[in-house]
Amino acid sequence: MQKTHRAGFISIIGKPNVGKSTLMNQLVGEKLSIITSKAQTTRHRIMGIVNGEIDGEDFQLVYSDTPGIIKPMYELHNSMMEYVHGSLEDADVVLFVTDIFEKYDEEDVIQKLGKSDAPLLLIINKIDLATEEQIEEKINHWKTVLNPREILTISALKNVGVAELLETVIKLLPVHPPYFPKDQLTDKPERFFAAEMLREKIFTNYKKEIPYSCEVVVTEFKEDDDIIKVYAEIYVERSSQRAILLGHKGERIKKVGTEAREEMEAFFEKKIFLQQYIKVEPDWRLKRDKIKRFGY
Ligand code: GDP
Ligand code: K
Ligand code: MG
Repeated sequence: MQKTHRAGFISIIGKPNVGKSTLMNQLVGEKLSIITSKAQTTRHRIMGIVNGEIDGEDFQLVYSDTPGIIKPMYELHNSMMEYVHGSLEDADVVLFVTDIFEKYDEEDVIQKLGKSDAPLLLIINKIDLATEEQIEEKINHWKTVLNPREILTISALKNVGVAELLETVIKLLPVHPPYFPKDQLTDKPERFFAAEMLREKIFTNYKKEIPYSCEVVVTEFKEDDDIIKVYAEIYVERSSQRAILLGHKGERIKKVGTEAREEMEAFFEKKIFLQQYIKVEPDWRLKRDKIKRFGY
């Protein structure tokens, strides 16, 4: 007898910093999506693909991790919101991630979610930081504001409740053949991950506006037998930002490069040669054509 196969698209949405990327990485088992403590680290939609078997059935889950829901301020934000809307449209299951202490007053977002055709699972994350009473209170709160299919409490960071979440998601998937080859992990090319790893290190090494003013483009990704050569351009908006990025005698950018290289070596399991170039592109965030060139 032919085994049943379930497949579907799962959108992970929610405000910045609630733990969407942490959850997706836990679900996928690879560090696909960069995670930092700063808001708006995730600018693109990133797909993660998981294949497996449960109760004698095969499944393929295609997750998209989306940028946090925010009100558009720059052109860049508009593009980010399009990703969020797009991912709601294709979803078979929507995971709306909230964190335990979050105050949620965006009526428009709640209404939009209420109208989603796909089953909605409300995830309360970061329960490792809360008491039983606080968790109970939050569950009751969400029951009154939004009526999701289910409310699940998890700690994405500590991997608590993630297995139960996975089971719930699989049960909601339609019977469908796989959408992607079974050995494919993601829809993004390798150079995309190289760029994301470098961008993560810029986020963790600089304060204030620097991370938001930077964009990373990997212009070459050349894989040989024993080494991968990665050439990356880092765009900033002003020459003063270039100077901050470089630091005294270029020491700061060198540290960034070293950390990014180590991360890439762990991910690609190969020695990495990384060359970084810093370029000034005035107000790139305001210019739609520039943003398009960066792949948004
Ligand atoms: P995103 O913006 O929604 O994608 O959030 P991230 O996944 O980038 O996580 C934002 C911050 O929250 C990071 O510092 C994570 O380590 C942290 N975080 C995520 N999940 C948990 C959790 O379950 N518990 C705690 N304590 N921190 C978490
Ligand atoms: K974040
Ligand atoms: Mg994220």
